[in-house]
Amino acid sequence: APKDKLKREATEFIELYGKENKVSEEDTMRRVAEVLESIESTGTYTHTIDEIRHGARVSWRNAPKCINRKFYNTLDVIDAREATTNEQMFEAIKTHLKRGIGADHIPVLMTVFRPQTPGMDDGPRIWNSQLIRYAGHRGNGEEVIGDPAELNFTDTVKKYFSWVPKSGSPGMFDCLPLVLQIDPKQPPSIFELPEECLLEVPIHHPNVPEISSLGLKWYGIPAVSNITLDLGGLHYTAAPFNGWYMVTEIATRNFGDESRYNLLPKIAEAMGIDSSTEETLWRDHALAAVNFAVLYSFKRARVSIVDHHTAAASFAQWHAEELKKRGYCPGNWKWIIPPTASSTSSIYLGLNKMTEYTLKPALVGGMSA
Ligand code: NRG
Repeated sequence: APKDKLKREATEFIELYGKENKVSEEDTMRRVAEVLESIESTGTYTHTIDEIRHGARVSWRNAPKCINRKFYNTLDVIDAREATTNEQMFEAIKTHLKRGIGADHIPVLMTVFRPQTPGMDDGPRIWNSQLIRYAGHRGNGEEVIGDPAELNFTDTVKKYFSWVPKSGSPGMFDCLPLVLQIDPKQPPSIFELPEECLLEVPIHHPNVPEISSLGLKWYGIPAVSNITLDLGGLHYTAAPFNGWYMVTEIATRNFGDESRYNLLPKIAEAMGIDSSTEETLWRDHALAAVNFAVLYSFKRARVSIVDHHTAAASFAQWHAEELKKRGYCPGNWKWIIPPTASSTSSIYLGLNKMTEYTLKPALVGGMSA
């Protein structure tokens, strides 16, 4: 029965919280009793903010696909559970993004909206995959202007909300509007992010001016908004969170993938490399150059970013510490291994037996890349 499942998962989480925060056994027992009583009489229960913060941190610690988990204990939570309108959701999201901008280092933040009530309603939803993302417009034939990964979402906002990009015509980097829905029984609303919430970095290469001339840019804060925080049996269906980028996410995958911006041929051309034959290794040269350009540009703009070599080395170290401290560390090798210069890191061979399994609290769903 769903109620029993909720009671079981709630108890497990409260006990975990107690153990990891050195709560006395007596206090933990009292809290478990209180939670069970609430579930019995109301069908749900309410987390304290400390419980949510700890749960969110552990869900990150448990996220098998993330290479940057060593910072899991720095995650901070913004409590937005009182939001009851789409407008209030938008306000909370703006506050979240603004806190990410202008600090010395991008803070790791999660904004938590009201959870789904088990068996009663489906919970609030952010329709966007990330809070900031660029539109994909259909051009002539197969051609896409912008990010092909956002074609369907862009179609949706155009069709249902008559959305048009700010400039009036389709561009490569049109920031998508937010589609927010606090109550699944009420319609969603569309919101345009104001400039002060949008931090963007123009991409320059310090010694290949032709790459700088391509007019590339990317946003600074990767804020994933289509993942549910599964915590103590409650499902926080709207819980957008951000850390900072690893350079390959932008340069190798978003810019380089054929199914994304597919920019390697253009970059090779800008570098004067012959791309008519694979034997010039133009793809490799272009990848190295565009990764360097993105890293250089973010550094110059003082926007946090990590290179894949540093990230892989610190993951290797953290992973070893986790095995010692915790005894286990779930991981998905295919996701953890950087897509560029993969075999240059010790984790390439060293962690090839790492396996993925789900530990709760968990971050579930979302992300395809
Ligand atoms: N690859 C995606 C973003 C996925 C999440 N990455 C992070 N998350 N770095 C992209 O936009 O390229 N984060 O919370 O820092």
